[in-house]
Amino acid sequence: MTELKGALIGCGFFAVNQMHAWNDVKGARIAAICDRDPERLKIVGEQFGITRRYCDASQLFADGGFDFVDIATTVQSHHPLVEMAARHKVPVICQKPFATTLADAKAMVKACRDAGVPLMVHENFRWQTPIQAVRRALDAGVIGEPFWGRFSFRSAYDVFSGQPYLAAGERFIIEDLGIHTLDIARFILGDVAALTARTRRVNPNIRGEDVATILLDHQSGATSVVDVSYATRLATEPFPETLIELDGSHGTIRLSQGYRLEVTDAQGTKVTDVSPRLLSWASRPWHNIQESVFAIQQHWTDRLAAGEAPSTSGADNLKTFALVEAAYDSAATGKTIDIGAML
Ligand code: NAD
Ligand code: 89V
Repeated sequence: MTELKGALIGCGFFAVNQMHAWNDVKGARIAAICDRDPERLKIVGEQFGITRRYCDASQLFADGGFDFVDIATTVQSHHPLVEMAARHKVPVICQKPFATTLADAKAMVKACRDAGVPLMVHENFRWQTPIQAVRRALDAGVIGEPFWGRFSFRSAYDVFSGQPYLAAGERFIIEDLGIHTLDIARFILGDVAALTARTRRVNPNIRGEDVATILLDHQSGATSVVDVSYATRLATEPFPETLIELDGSHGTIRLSQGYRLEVTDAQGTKVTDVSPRLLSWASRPWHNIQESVFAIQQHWTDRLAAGEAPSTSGADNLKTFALVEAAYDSAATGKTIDIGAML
């Protein structure tokens, strides 16, 4: 099998995980990197032995010689870089949050569709081992039809030291973290018809909201709550675990802290350890996220080689991104938002 060659743009905090994961992925490797900051370009280039280095993305695309591009920059540059990839007919992965507005996200999806270019949003949380285990437990059918769910991420972990920009934005937890939790809710209980949200800021040292409580009416008729907080100090810090509760017509599923999965039906309760693997380059507590980065990049490589759309395609991600926009709108107006009308 021929190996796909990729180019990575944005050599910052999170891209280091993506570079490690590309080393592990079968069927692809990174041939060139780009960052407008020469210091970051040098650090990542030397760490991963990449000699083709660019400070300017347009020069990278002009030189070409790669089969896909992996955009790992922060959100402000996503729109111009995705459109640049589409113009050069290069398949593209783009980090979350995909865009700053739903209109921008739709424009990027259209640009790639019109150019006939595959587009995947790097929405990796649904690829975490514990989340995949919940999906499989639900698919096994023992709990019957799910009618209620809770997707919860509550923590006091200091995310600001690694990602200082998170403290500065007008929007914080829904755009950065809740976006993953909302995507998990869609992945487990299906698409959403309506959404109601409440937010607040507890930490006085940041600009955006750090607590959000979101009620989802799924198209299936199920109801779920997505609750996220970076202002919640607990006896054992759970970062970065998403906890899940699902009630079904014949039983329940609980994913609780410590990666413990409980499936209960009329016959009793089965408990499984669904801990992620600690990859050779990973470190706790990030290993859960790091393993999902490898999983999504392997998925992209396999799908691109097969000519098939990835699970978190741009078109799929519009349905998650709409929930982010709707949550801010609902929190500001106090209204319930019709999701179908936004798409
Ligand atoms: P960062 O600021 O540390 O790194 C971004 C890098 O991109 C910087 O080095 C910057 O110089 C470079 N850059 C920006 N615009 C550029 C351009 N036009 N051309 C070339 N280089 C450019 O940010 P980060 O914390 O690494 O976050 C990057 C993205 O990853 C964000 O969108 C963030 O939300 C996302 N992220 C995702 C996860 C996840 O689990 N999926 C986790 C953390 C961060
Ligand atoms: O996954 C993310 O997008 C990260 C973090 C877990 C820190 O919120 O920004």
